[in-house]
Amino acid sequence: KQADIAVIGMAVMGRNLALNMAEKGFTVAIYNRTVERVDEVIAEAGPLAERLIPCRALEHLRDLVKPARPILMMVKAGPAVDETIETLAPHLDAGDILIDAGNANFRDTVRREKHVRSLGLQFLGIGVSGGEEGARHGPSIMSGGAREAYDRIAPVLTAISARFQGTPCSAYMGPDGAGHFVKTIHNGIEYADMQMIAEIYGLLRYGHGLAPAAIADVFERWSSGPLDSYLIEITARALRATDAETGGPLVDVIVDSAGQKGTGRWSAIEALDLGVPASAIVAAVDARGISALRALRAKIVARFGAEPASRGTATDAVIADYEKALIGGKILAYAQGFSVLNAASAEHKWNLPLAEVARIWRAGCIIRSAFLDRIAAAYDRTADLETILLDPGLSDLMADCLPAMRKVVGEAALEGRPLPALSAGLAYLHALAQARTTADLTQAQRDIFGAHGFERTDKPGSFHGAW
Ligand code: NBP
Repeated sequence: KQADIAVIGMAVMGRNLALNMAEKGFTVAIYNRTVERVDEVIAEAGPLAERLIPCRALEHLRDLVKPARPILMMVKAGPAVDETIETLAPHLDAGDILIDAGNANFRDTVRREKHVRSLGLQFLGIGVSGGEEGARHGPSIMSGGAREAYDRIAPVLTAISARFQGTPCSAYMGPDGAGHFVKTIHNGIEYADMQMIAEIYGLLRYGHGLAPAAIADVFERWSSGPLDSYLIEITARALRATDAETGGPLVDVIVDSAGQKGTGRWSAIEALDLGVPASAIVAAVDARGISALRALRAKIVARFGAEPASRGTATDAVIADYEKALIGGKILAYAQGFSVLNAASAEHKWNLPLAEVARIWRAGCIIRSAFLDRIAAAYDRTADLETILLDPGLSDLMADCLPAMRKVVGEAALEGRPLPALSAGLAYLHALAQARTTADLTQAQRDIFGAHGFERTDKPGSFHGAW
């Protein structure tokens, strides 16, 4: 018996993907550098074990998998992927397909794709979102690489992916690094979405003095409106949880310093490199950075940390404003994320299917939400939409939320409360909405100190001022 596919890397993600494949009827050869893990997985697989074939040395995979062999690597991102490729490649045949399903930087994927192709093999870089639960029961899958290699394994990916109202959340994004790039921007948007939710939590908690459980009620109510999403759902769950030791809210015993693995930062870097504003995403990355500066924060608090006055009761009207501010912020974060995708698509000639991107994010991934349906519809209406802010449906929703967003951000600034992502999003919209910017002055300054010249509004050419 030969396997339909191999999975290398039996840590959390790889083992759950392999079990997911087995459950969908595929036979899977499994390998892990520390081979005991392979036997562990088989011992714990129950009835699915009969579709798992243990592989205890990489050079055996060739005999264990049906050609052309799809071999999916789910090992730690970085050098582990290169090492696995180098060890495995000499034992494979032309046309076999190496798949990196980890969180690779798309630039590594571009490099690896070229290298693996030069060895006569095929390479796919696929972004898999949804964590452990997604890997086991249905992730969102963003694939990049040669189309014919993708077509060969598409049935497996489609079968194991999440479903949104029956539609699989797995699709071909484009050549080489396209899949991993889309996954990176997914994570960038995830950072902004999470940060904005946390900012509104901060207002309710520290502005109005609401208890976490009461705030959980608010988020739960929002779950049945336009904000309905996995992140809002887990926010309510997080705020409802109590600590077994103290009996108090669990959030209160968690150290307020956020971790990050780099994909949010990559999104910000790529946006800056492309010259596309992604200020809400950048602000979210910075907010995590500032949270980690605990010792410095303690010193700044001593000098500038006056306790802002209470905001009083969180009335229904106030809570309605917060909901709208969050919806507005969400639209702006997505507008920025999709603008980065749009620019990268042109830059790398990927021809990213943006409606499809929105569709495969509707289930299986961390930012999954019904809201993405609106973005898919926007790109379906206008494939070359410059920004979702120009879509009639989304711009109406944004306009409806704007007064509340201005009020919430403005009041918070006056009180000295930080809303970095929400205010960055709002400033982005305000900046885009200027008929005439103040860059005329910037150009004048540049001409004075650097003789960079400027264009005139009334005639063509390059000019200098008589400074
Ligand atoms: P880890 O990222 O913790 O990686 C552990 C796996 O990599 C083990 O199987 C380990 O083998 C193997 N490995 C290492 Br470390 N160095 C190796 C090497 N030089 N050669 C071969 N194998 C090596 O596992 P994970 O959390 O399952 O994540 C896998 C990938 O999926 C990562 O790229 C991650 O960023 C991505 N991802 C993770 C999540 C998540 O929620 N965890 C979500 C989405 C994507 P060993 O057992 O011998 O040490």
